[in-house]
Amino acid sequence: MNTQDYLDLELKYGAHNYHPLPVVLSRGEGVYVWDVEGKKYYDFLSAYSAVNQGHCHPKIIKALNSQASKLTLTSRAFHNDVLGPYEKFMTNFFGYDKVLPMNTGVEGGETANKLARKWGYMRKGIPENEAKIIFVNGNFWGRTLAAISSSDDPSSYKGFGPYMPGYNLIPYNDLNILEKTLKDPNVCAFMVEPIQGEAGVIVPDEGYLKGVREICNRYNVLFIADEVQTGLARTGKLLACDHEGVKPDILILGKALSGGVFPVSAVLANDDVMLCIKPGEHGSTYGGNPLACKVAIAALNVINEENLCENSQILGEVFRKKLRNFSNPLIKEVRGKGLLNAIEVNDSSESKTAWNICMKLKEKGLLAKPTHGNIIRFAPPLVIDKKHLDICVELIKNVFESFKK
Ligand code: IF1
Repeated sequence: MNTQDYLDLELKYGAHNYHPLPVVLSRGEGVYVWDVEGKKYYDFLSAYSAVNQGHCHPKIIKALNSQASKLTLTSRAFHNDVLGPYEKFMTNFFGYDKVLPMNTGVEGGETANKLARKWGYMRKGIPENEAKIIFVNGNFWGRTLAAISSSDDPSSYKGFGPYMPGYNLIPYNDLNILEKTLKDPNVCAFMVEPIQGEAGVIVPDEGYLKGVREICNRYNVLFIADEVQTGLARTGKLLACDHEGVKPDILILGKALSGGVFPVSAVLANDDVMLCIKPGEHGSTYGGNPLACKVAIAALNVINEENLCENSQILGEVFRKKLRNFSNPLIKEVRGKGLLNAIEVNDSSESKTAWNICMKLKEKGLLAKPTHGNIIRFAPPLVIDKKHLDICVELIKNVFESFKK
């Protein structure tokens, strides 16, 4: 079968809930993926930062394989010999009292919202069913009805109402409005991405996260950091919050927590928050399963063993500097932190320029995809080295040159 055969199968038998680039991948290794015709590509999306450790990292696959033939799932009806050691590992790794293991990033977000509301009623004295959670314009934390209820992007929420009550939106990167909003005694939490991924790699002003931390302290509001995309070395630190030395009350992790091998997410918090949820009040069939736990331990160890934070930090600087030297009128802005970067294309968002650039990049052997019209995200696996980054910069430069008006 060739590429078109696979596309035809998906068209006929699959839901049409995506519009992927017309490429059919069959193999991944490190920074590379291959399509069914055997063509090799640099992966500059990394499955939206789930493959920070590189495709099919041998140490993560080894952990998967060895546990897979032992015990994959017990459910939480019983204990097993992996969960406790994993919980100890995770809480030490990130510096929290406890972890609540889930599977997908959005389940992590839902868990964080339930924890915050429960804390609001039990610890802050908010009247029952009056708790509010504040989000920011441009946020994205998944596709569930709760997640889209906090969205201001019609393509996320339109046609799926009615929406979750108790969610309010304020502008991103605006501490004055945040302070005014958190004065409301019924606000239990403020949930925010340290850098907005889906919105187009929007980096807030230096000091924003510090300000969020201070204002949440001042008004006894939980600071929830959604690090599903920005976490785990992607922005050059273990967590994007680490750039400003702030510690959220609730930390949400996902994606690269498993190195792209298995859906694994986690919510971390200290006891005063985490113990608000009592036995039987939350969970999931696969949450914290032995296979996921072993994979996650291996995925986190790779981050340290291969200095992915440092590599992301250093090569991110190199990448942005080189892109900014393109001096191509088609480039409106280059922005990002670590190896989470984007080029905003200098054209209308209705134009297909960004899409056409990505199609040309694909032809030349690099996979990237536009987000929100005319923004192209560039996020390679963090294992990329300078030699290959330079090759990719040249490739990107030549493609942009070919589109110069
Ligand atoms: C898709 C977007 C990125 C996330 C943040 C939570 C979640 C995500 C900051 C939920 C998920 C994914 C979803 C995926 C594509 C990708 C995405 F384009 F959709 F918006 F990365 F920007 N918080 N993002 O980015 O995690 O439940 O998906 O495990 O829906 O196609 P999830």
